[in-house]
Amino acid sequence: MEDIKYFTEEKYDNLNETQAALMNTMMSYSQSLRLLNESIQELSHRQPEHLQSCINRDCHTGWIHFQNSCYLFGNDTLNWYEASSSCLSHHADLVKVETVDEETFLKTTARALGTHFWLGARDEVTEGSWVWSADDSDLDYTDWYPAEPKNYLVEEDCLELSGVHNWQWNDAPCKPSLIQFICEKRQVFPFF
Ligand SMILES: [Ca+2]
Ligand SMILES: [Ca+2]
Repeated sequence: MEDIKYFTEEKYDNLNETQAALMNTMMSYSQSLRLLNESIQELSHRQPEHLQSCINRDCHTGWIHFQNSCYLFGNDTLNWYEASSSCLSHHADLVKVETVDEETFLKTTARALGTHFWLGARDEVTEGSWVWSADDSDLDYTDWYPAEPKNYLVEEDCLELSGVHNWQWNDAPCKPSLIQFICEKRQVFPFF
């Protein structure tokens, strides 16, 4: 009889210990759930940055992310047509510059990597009528160096970002000029 009483008390103690351990585990889960909810709240407030960091990972190696595009600053020196083909082979276009923010980003990056870079516009079809090759649209935003474009001496039908023009735009001969270039690949938002 004494044995049975001892056995029962021991089992009861074990049960109490198990119950206490379960309570601890529940409290731990409850704490984790609270922290998880706080993280979700914080992420929902920081959604733009969160999205940007996701998009950033989508640029291929060697390409630089800015706003909604990936950019490649080509190291090869090519004429405008070869540069355009090189971008197309990467499923991109020579860069179309649309805003002062984009231009500032391009200048800042180009300055560290070279002196002359092809951009994606020409006035080859009609002199003075500049068109972006990416979508055949006219130029809205422009950043011409003073007195440019001037089609000086020879036909200057292609657009360059030029370190010797204060990192502004110059019209240059499309073919004899062998310079670096900037490709732009617009990103597709995965979440919209
Ligand atoms: Ca652009
Ligand atoms: Ca010029």
